[in-house]
Formats: sequence, C-alpha cells, structure tokens
Amino acid sequence: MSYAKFYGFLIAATMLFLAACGGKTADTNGPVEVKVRLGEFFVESSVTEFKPNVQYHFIVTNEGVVPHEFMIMPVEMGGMGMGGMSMEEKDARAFMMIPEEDLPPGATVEMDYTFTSVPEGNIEFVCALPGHFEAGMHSPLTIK
Ligand SMILES: [Cu+2]
Repeated sequence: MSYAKFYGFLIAATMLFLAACGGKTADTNGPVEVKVRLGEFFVESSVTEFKPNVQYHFIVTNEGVVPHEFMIMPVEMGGMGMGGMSMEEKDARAFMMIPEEDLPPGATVEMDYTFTSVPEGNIEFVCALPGHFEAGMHSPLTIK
C-alpha cells in the first residue's frame, strides 16, 4: 500500500468515526422529566406543554392522606362529566393511567410515556375517583 493510499484510508476512517460519534451525541437527550404532585384536592405538574413523539418520564407522588389515581385524558368542556362515566369508559379514554392501587398516601410511581399523536379536545391531568375530579383534581395540559 502506498503512503498516499494509506493516509487516504486513515482520513476516511477518521471521518466515519466522527460521523458515528456525531449521531450518537444527538441521541443522548434522555426522556424529559415531569414531576406530578397529587393531594386533596389538586393535581400539579411541572410540565403542562407536551410534544408528540417525545419521551416523557413521569414521577408521580401522592402527597395526600388518601389514595389517588393519575390519568391523562380528554374531558368534556365544562369538565363535570366524570361522574356518569364507567371505569371502562375512563380507562378506554385515558392516554396514560396509574391506578389508585399503586398510589396510596406517600407513594411515588415513575412511568415513561410518549404521546404518539396530537389529540382533539380538552386534555387534562385527572384523578377520577368518586368526587375527586369535582373537588378539584384536574388541571389542563396541551399536546402540540
Ligand atoms: Cu384523587
């Protein structure tokens, strides 16, 4: 192999190496952390504007004295429609859900979630246990 060819090979190899590294650094943005607090009777999230196809890492803490649940779901305008909805209906509508069994007082649940589309309507963080939504356990978010 001539020197010219050898150095040509080295330069090509170096460029490939740099290209591979460049790709890797672009992918190291981990999931976006979202801290959610639940209590009597509120839902508070550190992030309220979400983008589709971005991975979010939810850290949901029940700071209250009774169990709560955590859902992200569309609600009707005016918002008082939870009472007449069955558990199955609520589950079917929810994008993401952590059941009350997993959120006793003091519990923290971590869960990754990625919105795959931009949904229609009013999306809210919700605790839909009987009376909790009506008492104030819902707050809006946007996905766009
Ligand atoms: Cu609740």
